[in-house]
Amino acid sequence: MSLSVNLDSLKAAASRGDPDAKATLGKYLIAKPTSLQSLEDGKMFLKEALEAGNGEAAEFIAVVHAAGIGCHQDWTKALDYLEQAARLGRDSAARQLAVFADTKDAAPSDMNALRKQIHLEALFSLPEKQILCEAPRIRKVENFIPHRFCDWMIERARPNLGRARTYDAMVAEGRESANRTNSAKSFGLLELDLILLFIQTRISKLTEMPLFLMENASVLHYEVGQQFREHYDYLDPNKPAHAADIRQSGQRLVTCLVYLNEDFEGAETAFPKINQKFRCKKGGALLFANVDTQGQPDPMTRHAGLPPISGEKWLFSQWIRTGPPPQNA
Ligand SMILES: O=C(O)CCC(=O)C(=O)O
Repeated sequence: MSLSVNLDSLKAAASRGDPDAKATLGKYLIAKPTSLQSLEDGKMFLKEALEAGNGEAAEFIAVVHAAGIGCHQDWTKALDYLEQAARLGRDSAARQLAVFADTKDAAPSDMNALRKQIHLEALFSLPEKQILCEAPRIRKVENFIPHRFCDWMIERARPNLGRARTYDAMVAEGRESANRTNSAKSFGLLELDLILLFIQTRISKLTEMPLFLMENASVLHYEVGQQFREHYDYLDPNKPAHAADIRQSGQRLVTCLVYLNEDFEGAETAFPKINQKFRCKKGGALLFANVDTQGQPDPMTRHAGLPPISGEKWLFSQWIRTGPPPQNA
C-alpha cells in the first residue's frame, strides 16, 4: 500500500461505511500516527472493517498484535487473527498459517485445524549460542530459524529486490556505493507479516533487545561476484551527522544475520581484523556487538560480506539500536 493515499477521499469513503476504505485508512493511521488518538482511530477502523468481513483488516490486526504496536505483543491473539484472515479468504494468511503449522497442503476448511497445530512454546524455544570470538563479541546459533520460514522470506524478497544501499546519515534510504554491489529488500511497517515478525521476535528473545529498537529488517541477496566490502555497522560519534543520528535513534548495537540458504560456495561474513570468516548453515544466525564492553564503537568489528564463488547467498539482516529508529520513534 502506497503511503501517498488521498486521505480525504479515503475518510469520505470510510464514513460512508466502505469496509475496504476503512481497512486502508486503519492501516495508514497505524503506520503514520500523528497522535495517540490517530492510532486508536486506526484500530477502530480496522475493527469495523473486520466486523464487515474484511480479511485484509484481520491480517493487519494480526501484525499489530505480533509487533505489539500500541499494545503488548500477543502471539496467541496474532495467530487467532491470522486464522480469521485466512477464513475470510486471505491467501497469504492461509499460507503463513501453513508455515507456522509446518504443513504444505491446507484446504480452506482446515484453517482452525492448522491453528490448533501451532505450538508457540516450541516455536519460541531457543537453541544454544556458540561463542565464536570474545573481542569483538561474535556469536553463532545454528538451527535458529526453521527452513520453511527461511524459504518464505526468500520468496517475499525475490520479486522486490533493488540495489542494496549503504548508510548515509543525510539520506534516509541510504545511497548506492561501489562498496556494496549486492541487492536487498527492506520491509517497512505496512509490509510486515507474521513470518517476518516471528524471526524478529526470536532475535529479540536471543539478544534480549525489544522489537521497537529494531531497524526495518532486510533480506540481502548476493549473486556470484557481488559483495559488501569491508565496513563498520556502528555509527561514528566523531562525525557530526552520525552523532546527530545517535542522539536521535541511538547507536547500532547489534547486527544479526540469519543465513536463509546454504547452497553456495564462498560468501562468508569476514572479519579481517581478527583474520576470521564465518558462515552458518541454512537457518543459522550469526550475531555480533558493534560496540565493545564499554559501549564504545569497536573497530575490531570491521567486516565484509564476501562474494559467492558459486550459487547465490540469501540473508535476513537485522540491526538493533540503543534507541527507537526513526520509523519506530
Ligand atoms: O553479507 C554478509 O555476510 C555481511 C552483511 C553485512 O556486512 C551487513 O549487513 O552489515
